[in-house]
Amino acid sequence: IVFFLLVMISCSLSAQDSKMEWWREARFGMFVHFGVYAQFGGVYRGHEQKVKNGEWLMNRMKVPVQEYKDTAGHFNPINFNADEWARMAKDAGMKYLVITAKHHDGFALFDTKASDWNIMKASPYGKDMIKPLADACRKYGLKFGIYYSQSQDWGNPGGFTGRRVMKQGWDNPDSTRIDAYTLAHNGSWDPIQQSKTFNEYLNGVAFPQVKELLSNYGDVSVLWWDTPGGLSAEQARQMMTMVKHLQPNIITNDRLGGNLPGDFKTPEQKIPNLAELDGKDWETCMTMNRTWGYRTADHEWKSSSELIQKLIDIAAKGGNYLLNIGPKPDGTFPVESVERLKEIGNWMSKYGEAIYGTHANPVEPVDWGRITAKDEQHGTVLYLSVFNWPGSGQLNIDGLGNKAIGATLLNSNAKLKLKQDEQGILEISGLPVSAPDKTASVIALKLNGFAKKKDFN
Ligand code: H79
Repeated sequence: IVFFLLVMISCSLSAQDSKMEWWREARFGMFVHFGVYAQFGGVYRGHEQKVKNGEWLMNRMKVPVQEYKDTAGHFNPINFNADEWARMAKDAGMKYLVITAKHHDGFALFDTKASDWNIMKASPYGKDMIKPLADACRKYGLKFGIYYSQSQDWGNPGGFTGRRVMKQGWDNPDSTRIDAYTLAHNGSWDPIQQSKTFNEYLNGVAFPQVKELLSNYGDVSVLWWDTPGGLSAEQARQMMTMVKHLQPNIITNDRLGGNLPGDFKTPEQKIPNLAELDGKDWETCMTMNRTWGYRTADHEWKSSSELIQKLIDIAAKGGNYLLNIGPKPDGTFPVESVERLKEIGNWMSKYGEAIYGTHANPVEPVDWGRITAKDEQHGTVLYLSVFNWPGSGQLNIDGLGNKAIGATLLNSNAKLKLKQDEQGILEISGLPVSAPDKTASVIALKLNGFAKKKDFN
């Protein structure tokens, strides 16, 4: 019996491993936050919202439900070009794309029978955006993923689990305006009524919409829930039963609620420390500036170099990077985002080998950069991404438990010299005086056997 259980456990582990295989190799994906909020750009009735998140405008500015919903009547992303979005992701070196099919406000970018407030019926655009995007991703060999806000749907009386959050404060200086929930609900907060209407919303909108999204667009590789809260353990279990029935290989995140762990963890706008990692798969989602949905006043752009170094840092810790774009209301990417995608793509086309299919640094961290690793047939290749190029023409790396048997500078013919002492300390010399790449130059270091840390005892 014990043997049988062990076989079962190891079989289920390898099924999980084979499901996660493409995702672990991918390391880099595009997140897109798009919806009617893009039209506001973070400004409501002349007031700039205080919070950084443009997609939260309806909530933070207490926009009455009907008034907000009516703005879909002007939502017309006529320059949306699915092929261009997918191509820009591909050229940046991204391997998958996740689109907000429905964010917290409840507006659906797809054809749905479960809610009239969708791009087909409520906007002059009148076309499903999910279908061409799924097709374009397939065309460019990108995995296609869907973000779906299951626990919050502010366009629905039942979708106001987020009201607890809303009570924290408001950005709208006109304090006499009543909030969207009260207007929608025409009454005061009643937890029993709320849970009844939440269940109606869940059964009438969320379940049917998830079913549509996982039935009508071919393979969906990722389902990105947001945010936990609201669903009972039983409701979450039922949701996952339906999801796995419709898309058996789908990868889901940890934000469904009901205490389900999902396939990967989702640090938001931050990169975990080594101490925080527990062996579970994880993906850092992050914006290039501060907002997810388009916001005109947000100029806090990270440089391309910072973004590239963050990607390397994440890969060196064994995670994925889901980097966000907040398209403008016409459906095009902000120029700042386009520039950054190009520069990242330029680096990736030269040094992508140090990212794709790698795993976390198996040896000691170094202070001059980051290390990723790939296990090949005869041993490990360490990719040394050097952020701070040494003026001395020489780099040291301590704590290797293996003999180093060769080093090359990626993208050059330079021959590097190796010298390793009995302590395992390795000296790499013969480096060019100036950095081959100002952001991160990469040295591929071949080890004799599979990487192990030096045994200091
Ligand atoms: O879709 C993006 C966010 O809109 C969403 N998740 C990412 C991927 C998100 N929803 N909730 N949260 C993140 C956490 C809530 C944070 C809050 Fe706030 C703090 C809500 C109110 C205060 C962030 C800051 C949103 C408004 C201000």
